[in-house]
Amino acid sequence: MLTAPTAEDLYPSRVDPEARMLARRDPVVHGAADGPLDASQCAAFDRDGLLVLPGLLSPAEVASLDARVQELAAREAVQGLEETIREPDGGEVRSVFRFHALDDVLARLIRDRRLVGPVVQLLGGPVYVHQSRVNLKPGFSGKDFYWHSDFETWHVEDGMPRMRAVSASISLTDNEVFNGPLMLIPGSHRVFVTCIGETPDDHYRQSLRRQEYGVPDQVSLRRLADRGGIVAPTGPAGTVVLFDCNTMHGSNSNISPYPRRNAFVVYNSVENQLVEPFGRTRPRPEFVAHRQDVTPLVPEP
Ligand code: 6CS
Ligand code: FE
Repeated sequence: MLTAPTAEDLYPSRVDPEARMLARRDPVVHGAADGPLDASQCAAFDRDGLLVLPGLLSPAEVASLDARVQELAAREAVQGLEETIREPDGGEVRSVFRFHALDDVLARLIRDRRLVGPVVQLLGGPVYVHQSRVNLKPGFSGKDFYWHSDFETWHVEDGMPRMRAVSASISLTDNEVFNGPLMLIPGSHRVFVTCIGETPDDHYRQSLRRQEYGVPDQVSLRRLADRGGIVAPTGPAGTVVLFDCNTMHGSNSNISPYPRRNAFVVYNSVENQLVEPFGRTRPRPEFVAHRQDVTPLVPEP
């Protein structure tokens, strides 16, 4: 079932004793497919590695999705699932993975053509869901997500061969400067920052609560931020941020009284399916990285 890693590892990480900044070896916008984004939006995504789409979902839609997410996270049957990740101190629910398989209303979201359309356009062809998750980040106690490139983890721990995936972050509550919004470094997607340290088996059990391996070094982070700055798109619920799989991002903890909930859907090109992990570890389970369920999405209204 598993394909061996391709002969050449284009993005070796967690092998060298020192961090390096390697040039990206894949396009950002793949091909010139038609789609809902105009030329300036495609150019902005190519340049920054991210694109903000305000008001993509209506307030009524967001309200019903958000209610579903809260209901899902509180559902007794969901509490014991491995899809449910708790905050590092063990208390509240931090994330629920694979939400599209756990709730039929949320399942429709991942096929919504307002999301799939732009992603297919950017990735130059059909896509499937590599990962879905909701992050709850409760008021007062929601913990941070340290800086990382998702691709680094997906390459080393999941065997994603190339940079040809896009994440959609769908805000379900208002994103304010004070409730731990997503922060991104524009332009960082063009550099692959290699990380230090060998990955322990079943690292995901720890990393999904607080990451230890696959963490970029401070010198590289400073360099990327000096060049590109840091953006933290704020705005009302219903805003969607599309970002490249290698864009450096993270978020602060939330000590405000207000929660910050969002849904993440990671779309991967069907031509970029997973092989054996490049870090030679045991593949992570299906709920964090789909290998079996890779049916191309048919966009729906
Ligand atoms: O390990 C992962 O796949 C997940 N971890 C983080 C911090 N972001 C991306 C992804 O959801
Ligand atoms: Fe991430």
